[in-house]
Amino acid sequence: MADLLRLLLRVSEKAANVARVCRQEALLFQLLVQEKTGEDKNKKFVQDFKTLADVVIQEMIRHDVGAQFPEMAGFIHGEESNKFENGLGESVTVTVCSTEEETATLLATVLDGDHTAASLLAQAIHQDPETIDANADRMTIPLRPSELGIWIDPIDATSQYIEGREEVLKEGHLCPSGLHCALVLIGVYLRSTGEPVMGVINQPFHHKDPAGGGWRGKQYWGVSCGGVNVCSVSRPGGGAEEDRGPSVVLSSSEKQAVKEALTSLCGPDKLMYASGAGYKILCVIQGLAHAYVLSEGSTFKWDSCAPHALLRALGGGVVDLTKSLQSDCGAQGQETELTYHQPSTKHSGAERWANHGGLVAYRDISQLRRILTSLKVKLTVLNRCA
Ligand code: 2IP
Ligand code: CA
Ligand code: CA
Repeated sequence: MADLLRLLLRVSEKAANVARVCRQEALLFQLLVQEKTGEDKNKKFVQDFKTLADVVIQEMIRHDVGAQFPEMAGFIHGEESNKFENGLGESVTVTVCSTEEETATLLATVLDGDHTAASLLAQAIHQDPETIDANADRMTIPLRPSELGIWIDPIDATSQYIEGREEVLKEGHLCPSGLHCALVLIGVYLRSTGEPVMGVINQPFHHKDPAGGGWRGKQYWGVSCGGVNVCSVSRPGGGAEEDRGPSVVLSSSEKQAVKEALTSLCGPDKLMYASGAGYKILCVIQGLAHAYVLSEGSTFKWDSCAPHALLRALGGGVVDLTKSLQSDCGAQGQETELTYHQPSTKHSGAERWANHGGLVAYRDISQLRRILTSLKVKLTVLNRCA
């Protein structure tokens, strides 16, 4: 199934092009940042252009994957629905057509007749992307399309994408907010067990082309199944784990009790904050933090599936925090790992797919154990291990 990986890399690159074009083309950018106030609010253009960018990206991925792998067509899910209501209250189903012209015509109806904006978007959707990672070609992946499902977050950290603050990234440093936190996430899971087996993360705004050609992106990918564990990000070099506390990245809206519990484990300088659920897991993948702890159910299957696959390929994972705190010390691992195939029966709508128990993303199981042990003691939740 190396051809699925290649396809996901290609389609994630097209998604990144759509995300970039929406910021780079003045006309689309204007729609993206348009403040809708008063009278204007319901009259003109789309109800929310940023939602359109998301919907377009998701549908494009669904279209391209379904076309090459028809067995997967009914199992490609994402954050967005393809029903879109334009500023005139008309409901339009956004689909990617077989030609650029047809797609442009359809998008123009969503964009209240703005043909120029529609053509720019259609062009990015139908363009063949530049080269992809050649290393992805040389693999044999023991998976069949009929056993797989997909979770897509077309743009994670939308607020950072819209705000658009440009940061210059420094190698080896976590940069808490800015355009680079916006990611395209495509995760593949096994329908039978819900295990994440393949993931592609595209960071459309990784660096600026020094020759003035605009933003350039970066791709990260991983495969973890049937004894194959390959990741485009390398494992950390040897050497003993530090004796001092682990470093942990959190959402700035994390609960005070959790921040305090982790401060006493890590020390204040090892607690970091960053935007974007996907970006925080990417920081763990890159070794910029030992773990990402989230105590609330504010992420969804489409946020965690792709980066989870990369972490597994590196020997780490993403566990359900609540379940992990309830389980015995030795039971951390397989049975508490997040899965992606079953909705919660206690919830409806998008909430069915939330990671309700919170999560811990980690690369090294010994760091996971330290964090969980400390949280159990400090939060005195089912304190059976202490
Ligand atoms: C969001 C986004 C937010 C994150 C939230 C996600 O997804 O990643 O940044 O909150 O959990 O659901 P935080 O940054 O506080 O971790 P989206 O941007 O796709 O809505
Ligand atoms: Ca998201
Ligand atoms: Ca999103």
